[in-house]
Amino acid sequence: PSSRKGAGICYNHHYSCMRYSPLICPNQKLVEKLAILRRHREVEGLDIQALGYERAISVPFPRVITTNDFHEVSELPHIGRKILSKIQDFIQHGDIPECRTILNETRYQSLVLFNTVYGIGPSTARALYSSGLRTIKDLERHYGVTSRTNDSNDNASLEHLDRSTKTGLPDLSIKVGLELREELIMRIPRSEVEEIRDVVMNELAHIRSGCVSTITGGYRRGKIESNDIDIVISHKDLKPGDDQVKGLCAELIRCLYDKRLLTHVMYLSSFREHNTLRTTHWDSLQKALTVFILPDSGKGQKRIHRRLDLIFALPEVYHTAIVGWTGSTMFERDLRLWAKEKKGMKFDSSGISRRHDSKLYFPKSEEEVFELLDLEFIEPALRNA
Ligand code: DGT
Ligand code: MG
Repeated sequence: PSSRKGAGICYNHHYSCMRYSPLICPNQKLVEKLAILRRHREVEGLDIQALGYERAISVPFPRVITTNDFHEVSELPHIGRKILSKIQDFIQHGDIPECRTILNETRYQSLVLFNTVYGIGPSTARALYSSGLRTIKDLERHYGVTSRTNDSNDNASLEHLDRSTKTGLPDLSIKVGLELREELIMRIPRSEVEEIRDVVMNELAHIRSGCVSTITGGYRRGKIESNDIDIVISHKDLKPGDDQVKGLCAELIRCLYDKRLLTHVMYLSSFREHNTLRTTHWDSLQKALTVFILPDSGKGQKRIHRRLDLIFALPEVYHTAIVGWTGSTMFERDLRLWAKEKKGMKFDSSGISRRHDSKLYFPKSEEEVFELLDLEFIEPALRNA
């Protein structure tokens, strides 16, 4: 990696990995309105426009924007004429008229609602809408699901896991997404994230001692409540090239399942499969997307199903994986772009390499990951781009 010329944190830098992005910004209300426009473009499959809004939203402004700031705002990166006019609307009227129109559209309401079902993305949602479906009840009829009631036990979901482990295929059909929807849409408080990590790591310690873990995702960036739990796991004293981590993921999953802590595995990548997805290097991560439920506490507290992602990293890419899974999505996108466009490097959560000769780098800390990419270190709490 070359010299640090041109590096330096700046609120109006083109790349979000060179800006400080706190969880809450001075223009939060404006951001929330622009997020409706972004979401609208996203559910309608207008990906380029959605990304345009996402980029604009990610650019911080150090104070509440007023009319006097228009010139300065117009010179910010990623703020084009169209978005500037929406900002103008907001400053003048305290609202963006298009947002009100969108929120009143039945189509928008249904598409957003359908996307709350795990397994239904924007294009499936549009197809379902086109076939005349509008509500969750409509979806339940369509997929043959009866609502999960509070006193229903877990037999139904365990059946699904049985099927998936027998076939070895990932299995969380939309049907299960619908059955669990009301639980999976509930946000997870930090204390429960930590409790789940402790239970998982405790089970893993019985399988192999010396494993290490970091809770990543929104939790690590300081979010009070998360939509899911992301944990990156490795082993503290395995040497590069040692592939003992490789068996751990499947073993842990089996063990958690047998104890009825894990009820569904939607996706389980293999190290090999991951390698084929990448053009050059990596056979270094294994990912399990699952549904987890804590055991009854015995205090009458109702436990609910939570989305849990487990990422097993070979020791040499542990810190790279932590950076890659801490997010935000925009921060990650810009890390990859910065590495590629400015540094001739390739970065993703499974490895860092130099593009021209595919030389691999194995940073020994998170700080070293930033250093390798010629970036100033940014605390996770300021990666909320
Ligand atoms: P939330 O919604 O409260 O869970 O918020 P986040 O920020 O934790 O969002 P999440 O869990 O979707 O993703 C966490 C970060 O991990 C995200 O910024 C990028 C990364 N990430 C998510 N999914 C993947 C994936 O499939 N592959 C890789 N390499 N990274 C991913
Ligand atoms: Mg997450």
